[in-house]
Amino acid sequence: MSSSSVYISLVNLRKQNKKAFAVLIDPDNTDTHQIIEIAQLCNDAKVDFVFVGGSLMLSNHLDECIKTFKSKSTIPVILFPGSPSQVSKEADALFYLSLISGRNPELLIGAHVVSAPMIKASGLEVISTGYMVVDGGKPTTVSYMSHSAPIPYDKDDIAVCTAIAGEFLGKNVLYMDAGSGAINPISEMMIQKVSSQISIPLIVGGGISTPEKAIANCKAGADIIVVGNAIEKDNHLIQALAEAIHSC
Ligand code: 1GP
Repeated sequence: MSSSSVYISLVNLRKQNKKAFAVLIDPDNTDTHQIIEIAQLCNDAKVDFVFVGGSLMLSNHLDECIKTFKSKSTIPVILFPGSPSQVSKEADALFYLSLISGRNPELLIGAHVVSAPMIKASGLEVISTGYMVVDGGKPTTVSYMSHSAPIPYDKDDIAVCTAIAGEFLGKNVLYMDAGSGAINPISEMMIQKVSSQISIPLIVGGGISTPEKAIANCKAGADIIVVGNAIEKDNHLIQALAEAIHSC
């Protein structure tokens, strides 16, 4: 089990019933100038975490993107990799994602075996993460690339059983994701049912675009709310989302 600082801060959130806000930066969609602007907005809004990653990562500036952000902010940066190549020792930690909602062995263990030596050599804090993709109303890159169907939007029981299994398998955290730009973010009912059955931190993202939805998700039991797409469209949402989440 991970015992380093970022993981401990995630566990403490749940213990203390505090809610956190993570801004997702996709290096493919963000240039240096935008990263500097986002860093300033995140500092001002007291954002708790920044996640960095993308489903594809067509650009080649992951290291530079994180370095630029960290030159302007002390907010912890956690890698949220869409593929095993998305590793940068510039980050503070890495979500070591196992796609437990899928049935593709490559994304449950295969890619991990290939990337493990590189990740160990990086010295990054590794956070074992049960990654659950839930149908958000449109096909996602992760579902296409992984040849795995998402959990249907209204099948709360499947989500609960998957989450319990993830905790039993020793995952440090669970990440429920409706996919970037989801039409339907994960329902509060599903979040509530999952959260009530697990004791590890619960991260929720995908299609969240309003402070109201962020608050509803926190009240349902999410510990960390992740927003990427909506902030790419209007980065001034950072302040409103942070205030909403921190008021819960
Ligand atoms: C996607 O959970 C993240 O993997 C965030 O989703 O970009 O829709 O906010 P959005």
